[in-house]
Amino acid sequence: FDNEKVTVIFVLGGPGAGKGTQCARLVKDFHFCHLSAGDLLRAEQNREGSQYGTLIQTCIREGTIVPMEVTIKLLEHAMAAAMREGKTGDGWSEDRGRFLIDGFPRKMDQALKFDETVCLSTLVIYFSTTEQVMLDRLLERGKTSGREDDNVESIKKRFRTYKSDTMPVIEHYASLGKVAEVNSSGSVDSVYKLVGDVVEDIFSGGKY
Ligand code: UP5
Ligand code: MG
Repeated sequence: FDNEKVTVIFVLGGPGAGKGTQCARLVKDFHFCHLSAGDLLRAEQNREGSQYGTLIQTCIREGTIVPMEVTIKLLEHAMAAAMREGKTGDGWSEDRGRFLIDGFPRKMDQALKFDETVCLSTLVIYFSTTEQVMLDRLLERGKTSGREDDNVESIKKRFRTYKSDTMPVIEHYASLGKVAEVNSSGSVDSVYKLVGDVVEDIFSGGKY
């Protein structure tokens, strides 16, 4: 994708930090196309005839990372479809696609590959909070979510992978000056105030 035509914002943060919740709010105010890598993987897992179903299911339950080829292909297809259907970017200019890519890249190899083969990201929004907050939220959600990874054993493994594989990605983008850290411990509304300002700032120059 041509960086003149698309703006990509990565949304990172630990399991249950609030990525999906805040992205849903940002979509309403800023007309992004929101793509959650986890949601795309879960949809692929359930797609009839998918050759990756079992692989994805195992990775998600074990809190490990699905091989990047699978995830990047799903993201690229979803971005292309959104561009084709004109589902993005009606907020500021007609011809720019604005994407919030949620829960990706979670590992350095994915980050480098995406930058190289898909497009460069403009910004990384990093939702930070404590493991206790994340655990409480996920266990609460687990009562009704039906997500196979919302149980204590899987959550512990997700925390481990997050620390070993995803924190280095955040540090990498921080060293490039691309990370906006947002404390996501507060209420949904108070976190949204913080993140809304960050996005407002990015767009106020008219460049993205
Ligand atoms: N909630 C949210 N904000 C709140 C607030 N401020 N106050 C109180 N409650 C709040 O929120 C989680 C829960 O908390 C919800 O019930 C919400 O109402 C409440 P949510 O917004 O869903 O948090 P989010 O950060 O999106 O949590 P999620 O569980 O989706 O994060 P993960 O990063 O663990 O999950 P994801 O779907 O991204 O990935 C799942 C798995 O897929 C990974 O473990 C991995 O195995 C695989 N994967 C890959 O292999 N590669 C990828 O690139 C991506 C995923
Ligand atoms: Mg999510």
